[in-house]
Amino acid sequence: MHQTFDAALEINLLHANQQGADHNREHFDQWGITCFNIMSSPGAGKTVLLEKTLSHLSQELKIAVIEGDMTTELDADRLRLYGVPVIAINTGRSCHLDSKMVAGGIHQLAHQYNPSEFDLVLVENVGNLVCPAEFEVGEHAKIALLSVTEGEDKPLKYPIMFQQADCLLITKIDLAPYLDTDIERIKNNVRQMNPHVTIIPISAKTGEGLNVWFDWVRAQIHQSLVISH
Ligand SMILES: Nc1nc2c(ncn2[C@@H]2O[C@H](COP(=O)(O)OP(=O)(O)O)[C@@H](O)[C@H]2O)c(=O)[nH]1
Ligand SMILES: [Mg+2]
Ligand SMILES: [Zn+2]
Ligand SMILES: [Zn+2]
Repeated sequence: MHQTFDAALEINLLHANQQGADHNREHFDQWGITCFNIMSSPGAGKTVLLEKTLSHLSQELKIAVIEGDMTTELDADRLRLYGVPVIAINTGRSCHLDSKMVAGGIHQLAHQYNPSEFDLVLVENVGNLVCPAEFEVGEHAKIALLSVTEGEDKPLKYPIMFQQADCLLITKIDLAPYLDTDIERIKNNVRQMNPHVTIIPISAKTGEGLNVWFDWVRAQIHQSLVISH
């Protein structure tokens, strides 16, 4: 969250955002859609993860993507190659997606398609390790990515993201042998502040861990259908 000159202003802002998130969540639940909010610093591997997820799961599940980027549609164009609806949202100067922007995306999805046909909406947030974690968008689960190149101290330095995450993907583990990063220390640092988080180390390059991620996705969809019906 950016420093505000008025604490009341900050509370109002987050309150308004939460109302929008509740609105989005009602849509998702009414349509039987599970929504993930995918967050990390720039370059941790969100878009590559989405590419692998779409290529592996889009036959089995009906997936749509909401792609948040400050200015370009570069990531959205990469994901459109997988033949799924990709709604691009340019946030302009904002460093995170908020619930209103995502509402624009899901209303657009509902306008162009029958939303009840979808199982999963993947939201790729703006690359930023701080602000996205504070703005709920109506998701069922928050997915944080931390690449081994970022160092094992980052969960301690940017705690909110790691406290909020339901699932942490430790990415680019194929690079770990070339670095001093200790994956066990990352896990310990995160578990200290968030004992219930699911932690899955993956490499999109070698494919290691991706099946564990796909199984987690399937289990979440199953669980949110059971809860909403
Ligand atoms: N070695 C390696 N590179 C990866 C992996 N995942 C992503 N990358 C690279 O990291 C860079 C950023 O990936 P991208 O998905 O665009 O990150 P985003 O900014 O979080 O969406 C790209 O050059 C990817 O090829 C991985 O598992 N291993
Ligand atoms: Mg990206
Ligand atoms: Zn609505
Ligand atoms: Zn910010």
